[in-house]
Amino acid sequence: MAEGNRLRGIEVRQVRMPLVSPFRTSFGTQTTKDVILLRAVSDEAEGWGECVAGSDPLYAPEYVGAALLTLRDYFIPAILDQSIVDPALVAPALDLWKGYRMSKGALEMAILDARLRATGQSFGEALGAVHARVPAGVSVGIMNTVDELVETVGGYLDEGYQRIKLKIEPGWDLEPVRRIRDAFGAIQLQVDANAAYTLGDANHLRKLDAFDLLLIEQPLGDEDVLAHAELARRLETPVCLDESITSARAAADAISLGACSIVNIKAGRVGGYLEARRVHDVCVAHGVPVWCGGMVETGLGRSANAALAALPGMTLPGDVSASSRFYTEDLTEPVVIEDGHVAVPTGPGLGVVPDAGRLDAVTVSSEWIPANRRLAS
Ligand code: SMG
Ligand code: MG
Repeated sequence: MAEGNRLRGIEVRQVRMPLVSPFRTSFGTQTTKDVILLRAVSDEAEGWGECVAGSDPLYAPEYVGAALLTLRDYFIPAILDQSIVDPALVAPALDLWKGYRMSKGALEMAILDARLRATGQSFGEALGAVHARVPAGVSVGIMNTVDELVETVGGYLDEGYQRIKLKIEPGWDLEPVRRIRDAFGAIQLQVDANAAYTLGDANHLRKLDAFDLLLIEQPLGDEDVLAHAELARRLETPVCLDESITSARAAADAISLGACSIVNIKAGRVGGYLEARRVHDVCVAHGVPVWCGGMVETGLGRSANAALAALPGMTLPGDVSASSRFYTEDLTEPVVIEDGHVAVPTGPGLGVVPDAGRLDAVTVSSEWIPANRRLAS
């Protein structure tokens, strides 16, 4: 660490990005994406963090309004007061406050990016990526008709996506899956219920076994770990957990209990990219395949995810898609799909920066929080 390197301040910015088409899941329909961006400025560099909390507490309890307050009132002052420029010290400094992992993760991401830009190392190098590119996968929302779904999936396959994930819910499961299998044959196919079922649906969900799915993601409630273990015993389709896995420890517990045989890793959900790496390591130690999830990120988080998806244990294609999957215009140079893959950025830090004009065009609010004068002088 450079001698005397201090944090000068952190900018908190809320942006609202229009989506190319509505994204419907079992918990609601999204037409815009609200994002909190953090820009951490130290003496040596500046770094970007992206908070993946949703507009409402639907995917997780954490959401943009609460995350903004928590970042402003607790997390950012703590990081500035201690002038933390070492990413490994961010999580310990915030540990006394419960939850808000997405906010904590965004702050760690900004400090990590600043540090890596100063040292010239990329996210991929820092996390231990072993691939230069990763297979592209796409998550497909619930649609008004199955015909519309078939057409949409066909379009993604034409673009080169190697794996299709269908969002499901009661009333939108067997028929869409059957029609996609009939239309496209032996593609890599999986489903995600976002906690929309109960154990009482086990016999119904067992009918999905006929479709040779890679996995079923988070069929039951976030806290229903034992119920997932029971369901996993009744299904041939492998059970993968998303919402339930909030840390490396939670991953170890869920695996030991037999609640999942595959894990979706999202840095925001577990409190940052460093904990995401630990989740990966725990899963690899248990022989459990992992893949990189997505939270409709802008080019900033999308680039970091491409790096995370390139870790050695990421043996299944992730929700790693091109910017065009969600955005006509991204904040950064667009992430693109080429030959069915997304490239892992190689530049320092995230390897990308937001375009200033584009950023201003989608900004809802922004605030510069300076380090206190005593520390800055
Ligand atoms: O970024 O490709 C993406 C989205 C992938 O389906 C996706 N994410 O439960 O895995 C999930 C969902 C959570 C976000 S839904 C708004
Ligand atoms: Mg999911």
